[in-house]
Parts: sequence; C-alpha cells; structure tokens
Amino acid sequence: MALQLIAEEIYRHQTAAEELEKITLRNDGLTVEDAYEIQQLSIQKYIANGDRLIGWKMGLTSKAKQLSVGVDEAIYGHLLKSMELENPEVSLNGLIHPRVEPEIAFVFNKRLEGEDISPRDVWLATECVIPAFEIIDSRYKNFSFTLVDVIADNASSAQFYLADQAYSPYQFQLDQVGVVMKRNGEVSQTGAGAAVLGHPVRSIVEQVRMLSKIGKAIEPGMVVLTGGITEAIYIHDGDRISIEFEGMGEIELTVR
Ligand code: 0L1
Ligand code: MG
Repeated sequence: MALQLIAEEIYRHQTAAEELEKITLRNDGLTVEDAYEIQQLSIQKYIANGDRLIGWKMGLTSKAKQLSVGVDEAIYGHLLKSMELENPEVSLNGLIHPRVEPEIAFVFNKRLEGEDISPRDVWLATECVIPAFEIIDSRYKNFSFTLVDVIADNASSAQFYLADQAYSPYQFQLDQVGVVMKRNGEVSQTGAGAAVLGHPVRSIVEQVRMLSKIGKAIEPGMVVLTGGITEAIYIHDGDRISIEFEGMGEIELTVR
C-alpha cells in the first residue's frame, strides 16, 4: 500500500481546500498506525515547503465527539506555524466547511516525554495556559470519516488562535472553567473544561504517551491544543462568534 501516495493526495486536498472521498473507501486494510504514518508524511511536505512544526493538538477528547465517530479513543495531530492566526479573524478562503471549537492551550518550557508521564510532570513543564479556539475543517465530503480517515487528515486541523492573555497553570481549576459560545449574540454552545478527558491536563498526559510510542515529545516552546470544550459549530460569512472562558476572558471572532 503506497502510504506516500495517499499522503500526497491528502496534502493536495488540504492545500487546495478541495473535498476528498474517504481514503478508507479506496484503500482496504489501512490501520491506525498507517493513518499516523500518512499524517506524518503529509506534514513533511509542508515542512519541505517552508512550514514549521510548533506543537500538537488533541482531538476526539470528549465523549460526545467519540460517540459521533464511534470510537473510544482520542487522537492527535500536528500544529504548523501556518495554521496560527495572528488575530481572531477567519477568512473562509482556503476552507471547505469550517467549524469552530473553544479549547484551552498549554505552552511548555520543558521537554515532556515518556509513557510514565503524570499530571504533576505536566504542571512542572507548563509555562502558561491560554484560552484558544480551533478551526477544524475536515477535507472529507460532508465532514464524514472513520477514525483512520480523520487521523490521516491531521485530525481535521486547519487554523487556531491563542488569546492575548496567558495565565499561570495554577490560577484556575481548568476542569471547572465554564465556556459559553455565542453566534451573533445567541448562545450556541456551553461546556466546561471537564469535557476534555475529565481535565485538560489529562489530554496532555495522553498526548505525551502517544508521542512517546513513536519516539517523539513535546519540546520546549511548543503549544498543545487540548481538545474541544463544546461541540464545534459551523461558521459562515459575517458571523460574529464570542467565546467566554469563565474568569479567563472572552475571544471575539469575526468571519469574512
Ligand atoms: O479537534 C478535534 O477534536 C477534531 C478531531 C477530528 C474530529 C472532527 O473533525 O470533528
Ligand atoms: Mg480541536
């Protein structure tokens, strides 16, 4: 099975923002390991073209999302410099059917590696936590995929934004932080940090464990998006999305 060819196909569709048939419909027997290999190979193409790895993201971290895909495990993807928004403004150009979800991001000042990692290790390596949003944009038709498809598509990663204000990791009980997401003034989604594997720090533990299986780590300076706190909502031209993180400020996102 030519994983490199599949990676090139996915890269083409990601960069051209063109929908794709599920790869599992055309390639029998692809495993989760194959899917991560495809993800890695497509990321290498970005890096060969001048992009830079700046962190990782966890996905499928809530029970609701896992149920919707019919799995009981979280997944991860790569974060590239080109995905980071400088301002909370999303242009629909270059996106297919984008959705936004509120997240807590961690930024690290020490290397984190190893399968025996604990939440304590994570706290000691955390420089700060930052309210954030992620724009996910599956390249698959109708946002419909299997676990293997979505991993190969870099866990639907498209863009992300970190708020201007960072916080000490000890300042808030992150599982208790409530989030209200409004579209054009109407409440659309509510949730709390506990939706992310019980506590966002657990998402980092899981991220490090998964990376250590392939000999990788969270490096100093990297950012990690821990996972959606609410359901992701579709965004449309002219939408104003406000995301309030209890005690941590509000992000106002405009879409054009
Ligand atoms: O960030 C995420 O949780 C996305 C993971 C992939 C599933 C999806 O696209 O909803
Ligand atoms: Mg996400």
